[in-house]
Amino acid sequence: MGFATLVIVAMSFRVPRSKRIFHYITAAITMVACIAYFTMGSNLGYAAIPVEFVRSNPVVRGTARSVFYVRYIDWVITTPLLLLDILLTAGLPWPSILFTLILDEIMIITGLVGALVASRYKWGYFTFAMAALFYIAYQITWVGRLHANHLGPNIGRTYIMVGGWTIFLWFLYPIAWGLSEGGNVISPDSEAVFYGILDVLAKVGFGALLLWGHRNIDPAALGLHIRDYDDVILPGEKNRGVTGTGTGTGTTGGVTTGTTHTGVHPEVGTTTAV
Ligand code: RET
Repeated sequence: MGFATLVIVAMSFRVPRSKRIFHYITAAITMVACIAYFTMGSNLGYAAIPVEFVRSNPVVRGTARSVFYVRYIDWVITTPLLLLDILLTAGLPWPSILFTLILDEIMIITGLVGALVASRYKWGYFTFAMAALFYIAYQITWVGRLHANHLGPNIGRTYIMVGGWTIFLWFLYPIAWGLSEGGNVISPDSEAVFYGILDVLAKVGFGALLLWGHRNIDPAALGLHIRDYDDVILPGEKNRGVTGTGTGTGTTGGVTTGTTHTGVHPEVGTTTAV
């Protein structure tokens, strides 16, 4: 995870600052995971929780189980960032993105509470988490796909790739949970392997697909108009070093212009004549 972070940050230096949003989000994901795995690899970040099902199998024998809560601290930060990567690629309206991220937080936190609860009430929390996962799946497979396809074939193709990969992997997490924190069927070591493989595929594998797909996509094509210092036009100043594109009419420096130029007006925030 640490190596992936360094590679992604190095890759970000190859593109202008205004085009680094997906590099930065993805590097943040692997950076957080690096610290979470440092913790789990050091056999830290767990608590002994009484089990609902006492098993006779020696690998899970006993009345308590190690629950690695640090995993959920990782996910509560990284899963919204993964969704941000996906839903920004689709150009989804920001309120829809916000609501999906909130449901994602509900999914992870109810999953954590369910893992820490000893009684059969844990399955109540599991149910809340599953309901949230279905909503997220609907946003990715249906709403996001419509938006992405509308933005063009290249964006549509990248979206299908990262969205499809994510939905497939994310539905394997509740299976791992049901076998470990939930049902106490597999040992904490097997649980670490199960979640570990999923995390590498869902973070590093995902990041590789995403950044590959974005190599030819300008964030501006997704509605992400990000300015660098040399693009800014101060009101009342002459147009200097503008890099945005587009046509329209508007006012600059109090003078209404009717001609077509290119640029991004800093006040209006939309493409307008300058
Ligand atoms: C839990 C608990 C029970 C129900 C559900 C869950 C879903 C978890 C998911 C986690 C995804 C994690 C990722 C990590 C980063 O790499 C919390 C296990 C539905 C979908 C992608």
